Amino acid sequence: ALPVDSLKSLADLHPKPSHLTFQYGTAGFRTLGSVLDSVMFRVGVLAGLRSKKLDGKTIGVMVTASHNPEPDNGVKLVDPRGEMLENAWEVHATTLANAPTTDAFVEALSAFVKALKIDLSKPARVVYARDTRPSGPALVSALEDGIKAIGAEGRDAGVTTTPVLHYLVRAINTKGTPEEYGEDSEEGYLNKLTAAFKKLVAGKPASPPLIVDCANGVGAKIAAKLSESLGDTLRLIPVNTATTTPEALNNSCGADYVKTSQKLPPSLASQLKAGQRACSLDGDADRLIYYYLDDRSKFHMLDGDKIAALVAAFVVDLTKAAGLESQIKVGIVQTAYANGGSTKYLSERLPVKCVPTGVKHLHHAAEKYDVGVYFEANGHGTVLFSPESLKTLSSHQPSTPAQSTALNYLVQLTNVINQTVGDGLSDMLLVEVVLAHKAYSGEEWDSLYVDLPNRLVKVVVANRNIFKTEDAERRLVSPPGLQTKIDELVRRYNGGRTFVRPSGTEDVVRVYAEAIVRSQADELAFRIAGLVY
Ligand code: NG1
Ligand code: ZN
Repeated sequence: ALPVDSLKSLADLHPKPSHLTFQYGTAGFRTLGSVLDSVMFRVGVLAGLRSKKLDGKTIGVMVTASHNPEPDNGVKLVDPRGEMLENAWEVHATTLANAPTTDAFVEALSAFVKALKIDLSKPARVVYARDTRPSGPALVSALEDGIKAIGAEGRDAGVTTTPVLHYLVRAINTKGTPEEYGEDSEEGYLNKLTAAFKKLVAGKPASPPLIVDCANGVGAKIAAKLSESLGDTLRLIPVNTATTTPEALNNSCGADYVKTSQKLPPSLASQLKAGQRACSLDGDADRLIYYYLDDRSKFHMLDGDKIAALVAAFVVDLTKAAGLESQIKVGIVQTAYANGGSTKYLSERLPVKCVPTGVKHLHHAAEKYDVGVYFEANGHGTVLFSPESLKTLSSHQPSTPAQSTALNYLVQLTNVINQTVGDGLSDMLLVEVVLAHKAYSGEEWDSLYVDLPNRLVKVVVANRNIFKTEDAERRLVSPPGLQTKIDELVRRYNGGRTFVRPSGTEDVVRVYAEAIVRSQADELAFRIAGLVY
């Protein structure tokens, strides 16, 4: 039976604010850190139950609000393979978070345990981590109360990145099995990535030192360690590493700032030289955006779409060189935010699928390919090798030395890539590998295809829930008539493409527009925003 007494006495310490409704969305629960105490407690309980349901497998909990401002915080659950929480449980999480009182919460829990036939005698294990936000420690202690209340065993992974936490979950759950993912520690993660990277770039001329904008977030901590373990193989220069300076997090820096404002972080202006490239992580280091200054010091952005194009071509080249072209096929997954230039370029070469926003949609679609390359334009993404592809790689007999070399590269790629989730630092190493192999500068990489000018704007509306979409969010079905008006407007713009969707993480509606000419993309976005408002 449920440990009702311990549940009730601890739940009483974490009452739900009566005026708020919480929702487990595409990024878990996310709102102001100051109102999340009860949510954290209840997520701790739920994580324990999820572990029991999955026969004691370790469940992950990450406390972060990623690229959002410092006062925000959030929490998301990680399933045993290091993937996002299963869909059905998102609804359970929302229900439990909104039970108005302790009694209502415990009642909802019993009903839940019964409905899902959770065997409470099973062990439960939870590993958790947080980013550098000031609200983190108190929220983690509420989470720990929840873990304790359900009688689960908790492991504190401390202050680390979202991708490290996902890695840990997979590493813990595969320990001692044939699918062992790596040693279950931050060091294990760093060693795995570094060892693979060193093998992949052995014999290639060293890349120039790389500036890494850490968004003044937790990425700074892991980037510093990575820099140490890489040594001269790749010289990293971490900047925006002020994790304890109030309000510095994600402020005028980081991947989201660069992608949204399409600008160089002002803090890098004096450091980045003409011709040099650099990259930005977001606040929990699961996103990555590259950029460079050309010879005339003009800024050029290399976003998630450009990373996908670079990486996919490289994997295809290697499968050809290894003689595995017919057995291992590469496919791409994008969202509607992918630049039209990238979609055109990629779909002329490879299968491309468009899915709704949210990593879980991309991840699941990518699992359907032998090698699935998925990236959101904002720089969140990774590459997945199917179990069959991994088998092929380990059993394939190369017939020439060239095939053998390519095969080894493919195997090491599977190690340098964090296949559990998008990982800014792992993706950075991946990009550097490809650039080293191709001897590409930022400019050469950029010239794979030309980005269409685009603009993304937020519109605050009275009720974003009336906005409903179809066709992977590319068309509105509600409010009635609005899509027709949008279609009429976009037709007047050369190369115009636009779509409107409600955000899953903020109380806004997003409008995206692109066109052949910059001024037209801007104008289209603002005129569509006018229709939405
Ligand atoms: P919403 O708020 O639903 O647009 C944002 C990002 C997503 C994804 C999620 C989760 C944009 C336009 N949207 O979603 O791509 O990263 O946050 O963090 O960047
Ligand atoms: Zn993030």
